[in-house]
Amino acid sequence: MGKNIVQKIIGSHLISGEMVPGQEIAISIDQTLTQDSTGTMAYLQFEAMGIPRVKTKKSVAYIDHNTLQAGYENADDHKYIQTVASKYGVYFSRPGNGICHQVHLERFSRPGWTLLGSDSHTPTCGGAGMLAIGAGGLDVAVAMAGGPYYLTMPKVCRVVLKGKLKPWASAKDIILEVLRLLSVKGGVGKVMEYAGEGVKTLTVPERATITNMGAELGATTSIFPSDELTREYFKAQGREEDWIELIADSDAQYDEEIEVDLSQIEPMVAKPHSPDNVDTVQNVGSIKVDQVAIGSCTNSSYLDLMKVARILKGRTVHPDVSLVIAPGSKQVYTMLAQNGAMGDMVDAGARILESACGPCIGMGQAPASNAVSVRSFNRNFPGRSGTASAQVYLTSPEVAAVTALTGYLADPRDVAKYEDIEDIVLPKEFLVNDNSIIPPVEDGSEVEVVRGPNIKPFPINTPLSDKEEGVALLKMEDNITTDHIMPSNAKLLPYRSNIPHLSDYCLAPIDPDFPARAKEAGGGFLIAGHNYGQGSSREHAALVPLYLGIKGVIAKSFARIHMSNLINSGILPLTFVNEEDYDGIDEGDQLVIEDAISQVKAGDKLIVRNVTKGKDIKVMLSLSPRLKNIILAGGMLNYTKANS
Ligand code: MIC
Ligand code: SF4
Repeated sequence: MGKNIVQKIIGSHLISGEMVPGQEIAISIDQTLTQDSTGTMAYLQFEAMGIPRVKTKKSVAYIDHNTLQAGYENADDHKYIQTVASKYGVYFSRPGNGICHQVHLERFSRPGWTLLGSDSHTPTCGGAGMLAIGAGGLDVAVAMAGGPYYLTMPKVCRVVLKGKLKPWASAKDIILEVLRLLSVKGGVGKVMEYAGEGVKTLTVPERATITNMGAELGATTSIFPSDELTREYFKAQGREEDWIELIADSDAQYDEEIEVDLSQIEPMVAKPHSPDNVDTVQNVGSIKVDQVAIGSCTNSSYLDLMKVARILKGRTVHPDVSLVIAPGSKQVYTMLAQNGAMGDMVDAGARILESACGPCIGMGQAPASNAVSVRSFNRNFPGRSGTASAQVYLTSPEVAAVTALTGYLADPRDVAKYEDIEDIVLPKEFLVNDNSIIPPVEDGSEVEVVRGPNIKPFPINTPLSDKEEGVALLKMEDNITTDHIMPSNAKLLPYRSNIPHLSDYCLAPIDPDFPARAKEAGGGFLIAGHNYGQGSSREHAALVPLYLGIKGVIAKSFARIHMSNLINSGILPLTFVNEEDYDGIDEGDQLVIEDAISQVKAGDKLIVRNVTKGKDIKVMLSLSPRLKNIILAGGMLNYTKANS
């Protein structure tokens, strides 16, 4: 029987398990990436493993999330990451070199290889035929140490792209349409494998926009074939030798299939406050806009920003709109500067930001109170922009650019001329200069790792005890994001290496009193609906609850990366056997798990006693024996120590 692309890559990297959806498998990891806001933890954990040099084919540490350096904190983190990278054999991408996913796609992606990154948008490199997966920092640290990556064998969903996009419809609109069809939990447990004649109409950067935002589907990852267009991209990046062809066999089998007719796609928009709250720009209508932000790992490629520059050329940004643009990488930035496009943007009134995540993670450009912000980004979760009352809409860069000119949400078909952008194609040669990527020294033993005062030790759990008890501290709805659990903004991002400081803000967007209540109670349980922990890979969303004494989360379902982060921290991720039992727990109820150790060992069902209501609740803990042992040991680090 023929194989699909996912089976081909997993098959050639399989270390244990069988490629049967739902079963635990382990795969070898060729490359890793980290960024500064998750990287410090990942390298602290790597150091704790006592391995002298990373064992991957290539590992890269990027500085892209917090480049403002408003105080010493980030500068401390950057110095630590630079020195630790050099010591242990990791390439260091300096601040200003660009957003990790954009730079990795340009300079390091390899079709057919595996990449594990401590950032949920790692699947961006799936646009170049790589199996690129986002994970918590600890999983990435294990991969750097040469360990396999354990995951549940995903189902493979074939997304057949039919036809060709019409003028002004873009790659962003394709993934917004898929999000409209499937929702933010539609991809859980799946890899989205793109196929069909429409694939040939999309360049690698456009494919990368689609695989990037597959993260918003909750998918394990997304991938495109590696074909002649991929070869052209690699050639233009001066690394054709890294290219191989990788396509599905003609008789490949898939677990699921959906079809998207590209010729029917229109300019789309994700309305506040979720990336799947999608409608057409026409249907949403011309709402007044205060801010436009163009950039992020989803839409900051050379092609994207050339189109934006052409739309802006010779025109003026609407007086009521603040327009900011952040090119995705130094390569993009320099090319736009050299060909004059940057001048056209600035001349129209755009403010050019550094090549970094910037406003996408709330680092600057927080909108005004109640403002409407139109962004070419991938997430519009409440408060993520830095302003709780802001209304954030997600669109393509083209829609964002015309909106900046008109001052209201606009469909380019109504207000712009397609001839202005029609001739923009992938360059035959990108400008290649890797002078902001510093290779590690050959002999790391001499390098001194610099640890500033902002770098605090991370919490480690204790083994599971036989009686786990506590209060239901907070009850939450469906689709709680990691931006709720551990918010990130200009005030908090500098403290990613300082869990005690972060603990005062845990779940505060839902209930500002939660941190104080959790501290007073000495910990307890969290109750949640479906898809708990969607969004970011930040393990801080598990480490901070661990620090606050959270013993378990009882939810209707979990997002993939957050569930692994909970297990790695030794926090019980329990799901209701009967969803109606969610209604039977109130905040303040006293919960207890008697004989917790033997219950975890015995099977996949556990009883949680609601002492206050005098009722037993059946919950699931359906984990592989290895994951159960991690829970029993009180987390991955304890487990690794005990088994090494
Ligand atoms: C995000 O987009 O939410 C982030 C910030 O890139 C996170 C990583 C982090 O929280 O540091 C992600 O997507 O994993
Ligand atoms: Fe950075 Fe935003 Fe991409 Fe996250 S989603 S990596 S914050 S640009």
